[in-house]
Amino acid sequence: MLKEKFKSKIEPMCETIKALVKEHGDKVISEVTVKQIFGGMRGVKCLFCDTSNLDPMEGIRIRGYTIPELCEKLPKAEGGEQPLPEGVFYLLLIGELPTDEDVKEITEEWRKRSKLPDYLIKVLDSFPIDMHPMTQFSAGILTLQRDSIFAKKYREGIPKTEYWDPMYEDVMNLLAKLPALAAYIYRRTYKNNEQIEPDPTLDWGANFAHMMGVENPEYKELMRLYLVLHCDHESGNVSAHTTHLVGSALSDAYYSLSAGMNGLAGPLHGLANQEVIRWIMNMREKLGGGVPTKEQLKQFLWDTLNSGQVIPGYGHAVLRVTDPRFVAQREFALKHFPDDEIFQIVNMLYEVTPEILKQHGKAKSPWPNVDAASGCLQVHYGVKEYDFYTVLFGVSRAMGVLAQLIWSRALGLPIERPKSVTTEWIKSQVEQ
Ligand code: CMX
Repeated sequence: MLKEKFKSKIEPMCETIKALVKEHGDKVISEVTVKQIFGGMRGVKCLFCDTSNLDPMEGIRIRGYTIPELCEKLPKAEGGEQPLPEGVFYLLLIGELPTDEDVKEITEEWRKRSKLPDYLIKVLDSFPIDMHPMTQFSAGILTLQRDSIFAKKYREGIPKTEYWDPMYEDVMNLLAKLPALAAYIYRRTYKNNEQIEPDPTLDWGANFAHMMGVENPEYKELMRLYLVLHCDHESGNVSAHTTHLVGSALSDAYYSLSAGMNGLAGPLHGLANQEVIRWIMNMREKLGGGVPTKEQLKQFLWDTLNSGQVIPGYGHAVLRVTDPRFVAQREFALKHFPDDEIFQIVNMLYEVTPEILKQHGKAKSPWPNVDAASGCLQVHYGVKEYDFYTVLFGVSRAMGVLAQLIWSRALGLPIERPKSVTTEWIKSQVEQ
């Protein structure tokens, strides 16, 4: 069983960390410069994360596996080619590749826990129909806090060594419900609130696609891939760090994830996926439809930059190469719909944007990130409601940040509280 397997991993990990702190607790492994303090703490090594690690020149590795390796090694649905998200959750949490049986167990476990409570539906139905789907999603997650087992057990006085157990239960309940919650928001916002019952024979990702109302088997495959690709990006990104920080106050998984999702909803983070496609469609409309020429694209890129805006989907705080998650999505499109007009624009942008960003001379990375291609894949399969795209990202990212959260409680990590300093103090240090 997943829970038993996880339990067996806790003690060795606690011992490793205890020994590191005991033997090397005062060893300096990273310093902080004035530039880093005022520059978003870029590159300061002050967090640890074992679920995934981001190399600037290679991209993300989930528990040591690159994106192509994940696509190859994770279990697939029957007749499918794409990795199952349940498998990546197992890998994130346990640190080992799952078997087909392990994945089936998670699919079944999440299926059993997936029903949305009536009180949640009432709350969702009370929201204005034009409320942004990310706001509905975050508020929906927060509403489910009513049922937090962790919060209840904490009130009852559970010892610290057992925190991970109710946290695990909350996380499993929450992950089980996220596709249903997201699909409910999608259908109420864009499809006249005509809801679709879950299909108990489908896996987590395929069922999500089904509840959204997209029955194309290719889209189900895309959904599986999408949910794997967006799941984790170590722990310094805004959604992961926020979830961790809030959780460190022993706020439960609902409070923590809802907070993390509010960070994901920022245009420099997850919301960039809706910004990309809106920017492309706007350009296409301004240029009279069809596929623009490269010269027209270049001009539009310069117009965007000269008006002081960023090129959405390009640049990264850590990565210095093309994001392998972009590559995986581009390959999916090349395989299934190379002639799609919007994809052709995305592809041409990939050819011309890096050179222009280099000439512009500001962005440290001129390469596409995960958000540069994801929207055009959705549009191809008829999901054209751009504001919903970040919710898709959120359902996936929840797996990584919540696996991290269970581990944080299992390791007994303390409340996070770095020290801030004043500008005057910094001046006094540099003037010495
Ligand atoms: N277009 C134009 N300018 C860009 C740029 C882009 N795509 N990316 C970075 N820059 C600019 C920055 O705005 C900054 O300008 P100022 O000095 O005037 O402030 C300068 O280049 C240096 O920034 P950086 O160190 O290269 O990038 P950061 O680490 O500060 O920020 C990121 C990283 C992703 C926020 C930034 O590249 C960006 O805004 N990209 C566009 C939005 C986007 O695609 N976000 C999604 C990221 C992936 C995700 O989290 O989902």
